[in-house]
Amino acid sequence: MPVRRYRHTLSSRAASCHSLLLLLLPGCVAFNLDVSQPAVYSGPQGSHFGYSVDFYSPDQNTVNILVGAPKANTSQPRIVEGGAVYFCSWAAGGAPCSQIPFDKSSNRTIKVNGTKEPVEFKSNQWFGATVKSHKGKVVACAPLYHWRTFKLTQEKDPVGTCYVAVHNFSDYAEYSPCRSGLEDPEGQGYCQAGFSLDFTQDGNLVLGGPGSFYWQGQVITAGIFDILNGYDFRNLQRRVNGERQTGVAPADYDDNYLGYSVAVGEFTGDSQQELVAGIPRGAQAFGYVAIINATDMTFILNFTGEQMASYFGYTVAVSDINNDGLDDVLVGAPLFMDRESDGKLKEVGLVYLYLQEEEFLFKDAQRLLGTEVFGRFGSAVAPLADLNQDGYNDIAIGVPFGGEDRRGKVLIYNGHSTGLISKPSQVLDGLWSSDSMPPGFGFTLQGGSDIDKNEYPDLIVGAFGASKVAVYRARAVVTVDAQLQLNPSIINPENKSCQLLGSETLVSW
Ligand SMILES: [Ca+2]
Ligand SMILES: [Ca+2]
Ligand SMILES: [Ca+2]
Ligand SMILES: [Ca+2]
Repeated sequence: MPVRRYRHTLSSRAASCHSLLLLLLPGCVAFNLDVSQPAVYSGPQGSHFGYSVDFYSPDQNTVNILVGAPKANTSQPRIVEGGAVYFCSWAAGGAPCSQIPFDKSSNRTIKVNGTKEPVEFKSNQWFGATVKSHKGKVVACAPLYHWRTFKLTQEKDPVGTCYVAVHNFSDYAEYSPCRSGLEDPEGQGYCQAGFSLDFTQDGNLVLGGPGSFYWQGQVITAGIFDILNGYDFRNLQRRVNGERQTGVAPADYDDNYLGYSVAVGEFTGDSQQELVAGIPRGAQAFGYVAIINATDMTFILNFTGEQMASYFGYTVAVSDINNDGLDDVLVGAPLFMDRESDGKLKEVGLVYLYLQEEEFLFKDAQRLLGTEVFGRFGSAVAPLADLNQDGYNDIAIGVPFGGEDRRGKVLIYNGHSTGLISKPSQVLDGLWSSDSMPPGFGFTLQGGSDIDKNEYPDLIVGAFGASKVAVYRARAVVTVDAQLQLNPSIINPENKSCQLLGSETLVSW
């Protein structure tokens, strides 16, 4: 917000005198997120509204907001807390949000031995745990969606499912790639497809299913139009044309959680983007992040964590931080423990930045260490585009359980030619107090879109524990040194040429 410093205080005594001259000297000009007036959106209490967030920009002139509320109730018959995604139009003062009707139906049924049984279980499926948009396309997923399988014995496998919407929410299709013939934990039965989600720049969907193959996990990619083309809701097991999946690995990759997080970037110097996937329990629980060739789904490069159980790869993000035209990789390890001077380990979290020096060659990581014990620094890492318009992209890092009274906070870091400036340029403090549960302010972040069309990119902060979302807008911040100069500079007490307001008394100034 604008800061004004006055070297002198004006006295109202001399208000009618024109001999005072206020000079505004140019101060330092910067761009920043306006913390004084965030736009606040609210969902139903306890719905976890804000667990996922994204911008939605169906055309060049409009930007709106999508908010996942995975414990919301819907109008789906007989479904309890199926979860929902809300559409919120942009308004500086916040606005009401409405549920997007991705799926209006109850559980589908099959006949087993002459009786109708549900073939799927949508209650408590966490629809809206993830949501992403790419231009006019929107995908949202329910990683805890269960299905019965076609076996005679009834099972409930958490395969996960996703819904796609296009044409301004007029066309929908379901996409559940793990509802396949590969059942049970050894197959894709525990896949939890859609646990993580992203789009390539071509608009292809990338999703993580960390539970497939005894929790080895997998990454799956498919084209939105291939999902829509020939879609039939009665066809429960469908292989989409052009779909690609990472496969099963040897048993020592069990419990690795590949696909816990996903992102995309360009690392080979061509125009075919690669996939980036977090594997937080891989490498003997040190965690690693893999760059995956999107054509043949082979792993082509790994970054490995440095501490067991730090959850390296809990989140991944891609941005060109040092403005050399090459994508860089950011990895969050929110459970990283730092050894303090007293020798004790304290869980503070860590974010790593890997600068791509040249195609496919990365520098050693720059490390940004959290400061608050159990704050979960690095739970969310969001590219912000160039917030302060200095030519370098900036990022936001969530500390959802840090801050005063565990209200959560978000730290803004600015990029420069050699990486990130290690001191945050701004801190957003949580807006809501801890009630029955912590608000989780900063658990989800999304930046990089200009919602109010003032040419500066803005930031959405989710606080699912409070079922609220705040949108912070970037704007120019001008620090002004205001200097009061008296004219004439030497006051002659005999020269009473100024009149006091509301009186006829003449004074010298
Ligand atoms: Ca490439
Ligand atoms: Ca770069
Ligand atoms: Ca910048
Ligand atoms: Ca803006």
